[in-house]
Amino acid sequence: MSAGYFRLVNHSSNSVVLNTMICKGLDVSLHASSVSRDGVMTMKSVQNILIEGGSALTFKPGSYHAMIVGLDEFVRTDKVQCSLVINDTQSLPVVFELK
Ligand SMILES: [Cu+2]
Repeated sequence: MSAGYFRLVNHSSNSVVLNTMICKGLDVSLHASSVSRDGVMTMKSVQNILIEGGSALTFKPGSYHAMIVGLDEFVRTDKVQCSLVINDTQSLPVVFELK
């Protein structure tokens, strides 16, 4: 299992909804991590994340991340092509570098 991080900037003045992420041949879900009051890190699956116009959403450790299962087959490549599904209809390509 691997985690993917990126930053998504909404340059328009309209809010957009990030529905999900798709990567060919991989099982991907969008997750949000949080730390409970007793210091335990938990995460849950999230969908349909709202990004207000002119704002950004940062996927980073301890926060939003893409949970990616099945990357073992990709060890010989250094990049993974995915797409973000936005507003139910739009597809935005993203490329992850494997580290
Ligand atoms: Cu996760």
